[in-house]
Amino acid sequence: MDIVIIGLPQSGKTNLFNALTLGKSDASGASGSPTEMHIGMVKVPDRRLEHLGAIYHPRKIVPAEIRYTDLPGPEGMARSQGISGRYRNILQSATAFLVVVRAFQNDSVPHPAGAINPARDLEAMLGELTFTDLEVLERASTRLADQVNKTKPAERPMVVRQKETVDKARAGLENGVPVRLQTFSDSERSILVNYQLLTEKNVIAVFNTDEGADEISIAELDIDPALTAGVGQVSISARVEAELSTMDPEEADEFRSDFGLGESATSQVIRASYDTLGLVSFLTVGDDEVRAWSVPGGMPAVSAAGVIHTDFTRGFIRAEVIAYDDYRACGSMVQGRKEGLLRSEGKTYPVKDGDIINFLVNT
Ligand SMILES: Nc1nc2c(ncn2[C@@H]2O[C@H](COP(=O)(O)OP(=O)(O)O)[C@@H](O)[C@H]2O)c(=O)[nH]1
Ligand SMILES: [Mg+2]
Repeated sequence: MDIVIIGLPQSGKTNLFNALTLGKSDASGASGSPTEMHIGMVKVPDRRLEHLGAIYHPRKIVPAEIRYTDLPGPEGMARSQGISGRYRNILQSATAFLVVVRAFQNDSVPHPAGAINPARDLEAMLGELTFTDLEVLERASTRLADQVNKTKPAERPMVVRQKETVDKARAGLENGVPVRLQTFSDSERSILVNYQLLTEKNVIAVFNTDEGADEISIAELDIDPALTAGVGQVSISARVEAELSTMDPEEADEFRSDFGLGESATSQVIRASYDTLGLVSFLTVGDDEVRAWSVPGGMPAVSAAGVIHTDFTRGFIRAEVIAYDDYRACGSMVQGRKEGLLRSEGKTYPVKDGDIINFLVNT
C-alpha cells in the first residue's frame, strides 16, 4: 500500500511523516528538510502476528507494510506551482492520500491564507484533486474527439464510447462528485483506469490539531458533503506525535498515559486507512514464516491466493480457514479441525479480517 501525504505548505506534512515513520522504518532522509522527498516503510502493528510467532517460532515474521511518501514542502501542491508537473506521477501511483489539514495555532508559522480554517483548507485540497482530474479529462476528451474522425470506421464506436465515458466523468466532477463516488459500469471503469485519476483514490483527512484540542469532525465542517463522502478522518497533533516517535516505546507510552494522550498517530492513521479503504488482514502461518497480508475485505479466496503468488490463482484447489480468535480459543489446528472451526472453503469464499488461511494449490 502506497500512501502519499499531501496538504498545503506548512500544514505539518513532514511532522506527520516523521511521526509515522521515525523509529519504525528506514525512512530515507527524514530530516524535515523541505526540499527533499521522504519515503518510509511502516510495518503495520498486529498483535496477532506476535502471538502466532510465539507458537510457530518461524524463521521470520512478516507484517503488512505501508509506504508513506512526503513530497517536498513548499512545492507540495499549490495550484500555482503545478501539481500537473513533477509530482503528478507520484500522486497517480498512490493507493490513497493522507490530506494534512492545519488546525493548530502557531503564530510563528503564518498560514499562507491568513486565518486557520480547516474546512477551507480541506476543501481546497480536495478541489485540487478534482481540478487535476478535470485537466486530464478535458485533454483526453479533445484528443478523442479528434480521433473519432481519423479512426477507421470499425474502431469508431470504441473511441466514441471512450469519449462518452470521459465526458460523463467530467460532468460528475463539475458537479463536485469525485470519480470514486460516481456510478460507472465495469466497462466504463476499465476505460477510466487508463487515466489514473486522483479522485478515484481514497482520502484520509488528518487534522493537525493543537495538543489537547477537540477532535475535528468532517460532518461538522462547512463543506459540500458530496466532496467528502467516504473520506476517512483522524485528529492528531503532528508535532507532539513526531516528538514522541523519537522516544523509546516505553518512554513514549508512559508519556502518553501521563498526559492522557490516546493511541499513537501511527496506529490511528493506519486504522483510519484500513477502514477507509475497506482493507482487512489475513494471516498465513508455518515454520518458515508467519505473515499478514492486506487485501480488500471480502476478496474471494482465489484472488487472495493470487496476492501471495500469481500462480496460486491458477492452481487454487481450496483454502483451509480458521478465524484467529477461534484458533486462539481452541489452541491448535488439530483441535480446530475436531471442533469444525477449521473449514475447507472454495474459490469464492470472502476473506475476512483475521482469517488464518492455508491455501492448497496445484503448482
Ligand atoms: N504548534 C504546532 N506547530 C506545528 C504542528 N505541526 C507542525 N507545526 C509547525 O509547522 C511548521 C510546518 O511543519 P511541516 O511539518 O514542516 O509542514 P509541511 O510544510 O506541511 O511539511 C513547522 O514549523 C512545524 O513545527 C503542530 O501540531 N503544532
Ligand atoms: Mg514538508
